[in-house]
Amino acid sequence: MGGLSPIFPNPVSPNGQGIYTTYEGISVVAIIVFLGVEAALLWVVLRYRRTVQPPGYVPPQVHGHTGLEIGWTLAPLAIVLFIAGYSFVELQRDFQPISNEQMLVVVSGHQFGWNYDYGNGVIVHQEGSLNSEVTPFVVPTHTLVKLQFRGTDVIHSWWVPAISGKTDAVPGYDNFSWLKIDQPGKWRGECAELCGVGHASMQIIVQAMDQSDFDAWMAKQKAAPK
Ligand SMILES: [Cu+2]
Repeated sequence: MGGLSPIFPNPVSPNGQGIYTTYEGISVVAIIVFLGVEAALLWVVLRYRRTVQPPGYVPPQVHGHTGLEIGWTLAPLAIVLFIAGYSFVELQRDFQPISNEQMLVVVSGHQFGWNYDYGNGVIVHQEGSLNSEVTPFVVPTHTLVKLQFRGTDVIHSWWVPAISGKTDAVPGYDNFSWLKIDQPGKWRGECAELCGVGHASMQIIVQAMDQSDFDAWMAKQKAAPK
């Protein structure tokens, strides 16, 4: 399956990789800031603790420092704006409707499962289940697949962490994402929007197959009684 990674599954699609890298880029800076703040706090607490000061000691009473006030307002603002811009660029890359796709699949969420319409009469019904693995959504490897999301009843959210970010499947409104997987395998996901009592059963399994295996699979789907 997706592999046991301590944080997130190893990304297998470029957009999953982009999200992973964005997450790491922000987290590493956040961890450095956190450690710096904690270290400074610890230093102040130990260095200026009451027991090492003379009795009745009152620290210097400083009121306002315009430079500092402006500095510590602007610095966090700059950091937050940078994170917003950085994430926004990544989101644009992952969720804009692409036009150079090699394949289009319409993914629609319902209570409680997913349908994958390949546009050639073949529809994979991935009905939700709590007990067993659901029917996989099969894609060919090395193929840029455009995903068009819809909801048929309430809002669902398609999320396979190794492949892409959460994409809402909304009634009456189409959302887009895409995937491109270069290795055969299976990856798991879940509906990520609470959508009713069967929400937990809405597993997602994406299976990538090499083109020849995919063609054989597709031929079998076409031949299957509807
Ligand atoms: Cu759902």
